[in-house]
Amino acid sequence: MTYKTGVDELPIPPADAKVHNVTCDFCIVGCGYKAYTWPVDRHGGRPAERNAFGTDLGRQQPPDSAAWMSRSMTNIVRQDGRLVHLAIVPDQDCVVNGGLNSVRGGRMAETRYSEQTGTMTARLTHPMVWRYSQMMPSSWDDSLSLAADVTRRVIEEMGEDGVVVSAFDHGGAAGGYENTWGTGKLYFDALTVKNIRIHNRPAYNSEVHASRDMGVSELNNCYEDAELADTFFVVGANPLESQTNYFLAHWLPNLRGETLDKKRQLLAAEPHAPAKAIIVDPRRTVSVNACEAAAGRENVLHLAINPGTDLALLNALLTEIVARNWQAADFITRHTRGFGEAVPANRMSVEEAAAITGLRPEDIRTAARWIGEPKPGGAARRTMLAYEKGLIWGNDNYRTNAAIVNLALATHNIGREGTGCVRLGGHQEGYVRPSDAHVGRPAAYVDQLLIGGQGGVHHVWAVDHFKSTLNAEEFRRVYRRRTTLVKEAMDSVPYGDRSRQLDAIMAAIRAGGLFSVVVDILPTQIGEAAHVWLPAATAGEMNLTSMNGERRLRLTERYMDPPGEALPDCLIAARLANALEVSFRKAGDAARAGRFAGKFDWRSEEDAFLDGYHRHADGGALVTYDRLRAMGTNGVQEPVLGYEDGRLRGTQRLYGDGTFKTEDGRARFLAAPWRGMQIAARRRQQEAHAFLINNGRANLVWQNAFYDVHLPFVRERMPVAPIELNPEDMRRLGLAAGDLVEVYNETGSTQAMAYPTPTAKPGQAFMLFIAPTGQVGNIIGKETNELGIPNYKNVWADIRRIGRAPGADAMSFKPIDYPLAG
Ligand SMILES: Nc1nc2c(c(=O)[nH]1)N[C@H]1C(S)=C(S)[C@@H](COP(=O)(O)OP(=O)(O)OC[C@H]3O[C@@H](n4cnc5c(=O)[nH]c(N)nc54)[C@H](O)[C@@H]3O)O[C@H]1N2
Ligand SMILES: Nc1nc2c(c(=O)[nH]1)N[C@H]1C(S)=C(S)[C@@H](COP(=O)(O)OP(=O)(O)OC[C@H]3O[C@@H](n4cnc5c(=O)[nH]c(N)nc54)[C@H](O)[C@@H]3O)O[C@H]1N2
Ligand code: SF4
Ligand SMILES: [Mo]
Repeated sequence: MTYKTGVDELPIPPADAKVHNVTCDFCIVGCGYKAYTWPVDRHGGRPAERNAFGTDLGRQQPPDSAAWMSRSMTNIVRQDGRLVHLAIVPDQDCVVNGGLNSVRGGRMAETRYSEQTGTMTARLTHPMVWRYSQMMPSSWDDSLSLAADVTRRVIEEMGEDGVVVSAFDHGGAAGGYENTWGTGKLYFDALTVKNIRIHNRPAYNSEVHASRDMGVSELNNCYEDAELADTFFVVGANPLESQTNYFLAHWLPNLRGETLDKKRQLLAAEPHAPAKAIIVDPRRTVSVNACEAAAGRENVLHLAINPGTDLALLNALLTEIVARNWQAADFITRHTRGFGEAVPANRMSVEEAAAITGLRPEDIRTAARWIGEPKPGGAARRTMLAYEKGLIWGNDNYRTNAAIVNLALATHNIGREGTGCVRLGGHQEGYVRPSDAHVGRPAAYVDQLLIGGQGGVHHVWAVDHFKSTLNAEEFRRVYRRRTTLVKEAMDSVPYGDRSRQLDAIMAAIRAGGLFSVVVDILPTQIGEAAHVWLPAATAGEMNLTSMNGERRLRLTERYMDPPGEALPDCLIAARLANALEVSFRKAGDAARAGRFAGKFDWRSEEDAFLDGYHRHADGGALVTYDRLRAMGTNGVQEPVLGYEDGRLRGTQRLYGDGTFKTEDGRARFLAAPWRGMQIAARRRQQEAHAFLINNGRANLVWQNAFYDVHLPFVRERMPVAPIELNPEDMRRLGLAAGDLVEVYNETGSTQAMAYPTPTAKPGQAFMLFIAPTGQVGNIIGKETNELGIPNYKNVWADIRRIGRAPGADAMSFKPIDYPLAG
């Protein structure tokens, strides 16, 4: 408890502490928390009647006690201008996490802005603009009118295609229904912006086009299904580290056999056993390891596939299941189309697939059995098919996504208890926007437009391309050059002379420059190139609604003030829109000005919610902040169907009646034959370099470490992005644990810290994905699939030693696996 802080006693929330509903800021799982606040000069006490937990704290608390918190769960913040204690504690009554926290969510409180404890004092507190050759604090009026005037001039000269936008489309912090509506209404209604991309990929497209084209929304089951499944079939996901409490609270109990009673009760007509798990991942992850520890090795099949060959495996599984006549014939006839064509089109024998994937034929056959073979007595097996970024950011996204949905449809593993064909997810979701139909398909490849010198102004909402995009080194180089042109032009005339400033900026843009506006909560790497920074408020500093991976909608209540003058993103979008209206009106363009007029008069985020979700979401008319607040951290699962007796009624799982999201209600099978590595450059790359540079998440770190980089807990553990390497490979390269290495190929180079990992396959490295001190994106070529989806995962490069990594000598390099018995 005293780690780094010297604090060995925690404040006790008094019995009358204010309690707020909180959904974790971070991942898709959306764990429920309670935020307690109370005046800074008061304390609760140990007797039950003197603390908010109603527990006698004079006694040793049992494990998993609700009346427990860590130092990281507390802070001192401002609320309505007054200093208060803040404790953000996992909620035992939330059905998502049942009181569990994770190493990310459990640190929410210490990631809040506090002048008193010094946490996150790097937060942006005021708008900043480029003047006098540096970023200077400014007012909202000044910074917004500059951003609006430049945007107007660009539209006048280049049309709306000169406006380039990067924006979140997700839920949780840096998103949510309020903020996706605010930005959406600005760019898709008041403006008609086509050159827009999403936070995690270079175009405005879907990660799962195929699933949606087949009529299957990607979040179609509920977390209880993981307690009821007979088999988990997991492709390219690492749920222990990436969807932590979903895995711990709902999967592990099933793998351990602890949900057998529940299965027998809910699904009485069939035999039950503890779940088995099949995990398809080139790497032996801690999820594989944890499944083995829970279910026993004999019930876990790790298919350590050759990278990028998932499609061959999935098609072989479909072929094998149909060959054994295990398909769900009745369901296929009544609720689908295209089975008869897709099966021959996708045919792939087990032996062919074994040669392509590097797997043993008998393991593929075992997988087919665990997925598709009816249970003793003939009842259909319940298989939950789950995938995430190893599939989505893998080889041939569209076809591979289609192939896993084909497999789920063929075995009727969608819409029944204990099944689902789902993304495990990244962020929470929170999408409600006007139509994006004008964007088209394939959508514009925004990063390449910017690199190619197009666009005049770039609005960036909560994305740090410098860390997270592909072809990142070139992107950074060009972006810096283009924005520097504008900075130099701005320095050449007095800031106060707006009309000369605008002329100078436009002249620079005509000469290849780019004006950049960044909306963020913290200084970012791309922000170093920007001309305007607008400070956003985040979850907890505003009321925010989002849904999780089982479509569970909750309201996170505002429990503290934003730093300085920071505002919710939706209100920043509204102010920018209003500034654009003023700018066009002043310039005499009443028609353009009219497109903004009267649309953005929101005074609070609740107004944005009522204008957006309430009016436009399926079932949204039933939902208000008050009704959601009453539903607490359990919320309601979307789509919302009714409101009765003071409670919202929702939808536990989709497609239970076999009606899918197509015009005729039937799901579609798709032809998705294997065609090797889709991006030809990667095939050549694989031959030219010694190492696969697989990459992705680590439990400890949230995203690009925008908070973690400011906290010793993670910064000292991972001063440089770790790269997991086989110890024998390290010996050959002359590397010791903690050495700094350069990772390089024909696209670019980056750096990482060698982390010996005995379970790593020779020739296969795994690097933390978007760390501030080493970005995998530098070595990822610009090629994408036919719809603009990157393959971030299947990348090859060489490795050489640079020296010792800073901070490495104070680190432990112990493997993170669970020890297994026997
Ligand atoms: N701790 C933590 N959790 C997070 C996040 C975080 O930053 N930190 N971020 C959130 C976000 S935004 C997202 S999108 C999710 C992502 O969640 P995940 O998809 O679970 O995370 P990744 O680690 O990117 O990738 C998963 C696995 O894909 C494997 N893989 C690589 N190549 C292939 C391949 O060719 N085939 C197959 N089958 N597998 C392959 C990798 O070895 C890796 O174990 O995590 C969310 N949760
Ligand atoms: N090599 C490789 N690259 C990848 C991936 C991969 O697996 N491998 N995965 C991709 C994926 S799935 C993802 S999600 C991306 C992530 O890439 P990014 O989206 O660039 O990374 P984040 O850390 O999510 O960026 C969040 C930014 O939003 C800011 N922010 C936080 N809260 C708020 C808020 O309330 N308002 C505003 N305005 N700003 C806020 C943070 O300070 C931070 O700068 O990376 C992608 N890139
Ligand atoms: S599992 Fe995800 S949602 Fe839950 S506490 Fe951890 S980061 Fe937050
Ligand atoms: Mo993501």
